[in-house]
Amino acid sequence: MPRCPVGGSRQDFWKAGRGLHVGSSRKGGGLRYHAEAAPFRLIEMPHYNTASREVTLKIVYYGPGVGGKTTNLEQVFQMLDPGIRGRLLEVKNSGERTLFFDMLPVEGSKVLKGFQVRFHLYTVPGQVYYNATRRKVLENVDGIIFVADSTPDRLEANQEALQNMYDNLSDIGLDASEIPLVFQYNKQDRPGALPDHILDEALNPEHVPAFLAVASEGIGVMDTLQQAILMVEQQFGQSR
Ligand SMILES: Nc1nc2c(ncn2[C@@H]2O[C@H](COP(=O)(O)OP(=O)(O)O)[C@@H](O)[C@H]2O)c(=O)[nH]1
Ligand SMILES: [Mg+2]
Repeated sequence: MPRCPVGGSRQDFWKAGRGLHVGSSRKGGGLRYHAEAAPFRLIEMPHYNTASREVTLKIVYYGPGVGGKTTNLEQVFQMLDPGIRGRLLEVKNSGERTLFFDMLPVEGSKVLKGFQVRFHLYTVPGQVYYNATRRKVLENVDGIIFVADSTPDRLEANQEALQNMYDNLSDIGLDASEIPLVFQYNKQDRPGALPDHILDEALNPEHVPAFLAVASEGIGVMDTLQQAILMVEQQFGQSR
């Protein structure tokens, strides 16, 4: 199972260019819309555009509130070459919580089955009362990154969010077993952070790939995404 030891330099996480162009780090926030002003509509890209030979694959960051999903997207945004990533759309409320979702478009480096691959990375809102939005974001999902919070008192919240994810997938008619899933055990810098074997036992009985991370430091962020991309691309390659 691919593992990402905590403690390597950030540079280590920028090296491997599997499926993505990984470029120089560039600071600078994305677009930030306040919910009141945002023209909220979840725009569904066509999955395939046979005329232009493009495919957009959707990867969703799921997990409990304040686990680090938005932080992952912000870090990806900062680490990627501006030439291959679009604007980061964040829809937040005044308390800095994700109100609807965040979205980042990223150009892939591959042509698969004659299609130029592009990714749309989404996060879901944490709070349960936004469940309809979570479900909407999960529609047409091609791969999921479950960002778990390794803080000991968040174990139950992780389990609830995971169950909620399976329930929502089932409610919208998707078979979870067919969707590539990667875990990220985030906040490994927290005092008493749970080790991977405990989190595997609680959340990941099938031992799908899991990565340790400190998303706020950029650690483990690209490894997690690269693994998800690899699995999503493999699935796409087999599906057509
Ligand atoms: N200590 C620590 N804090 C983190 C880490 N990742 C994210 N955070 C913080 O946790 C809070 C919630 O993160 P956010 O990305 O908004 O969570 P979301 O609700 O899952 O989108 C923010 O204050 C982040 O800075 C981490 O690895 N370690
Ligand atoms: Mg968020």
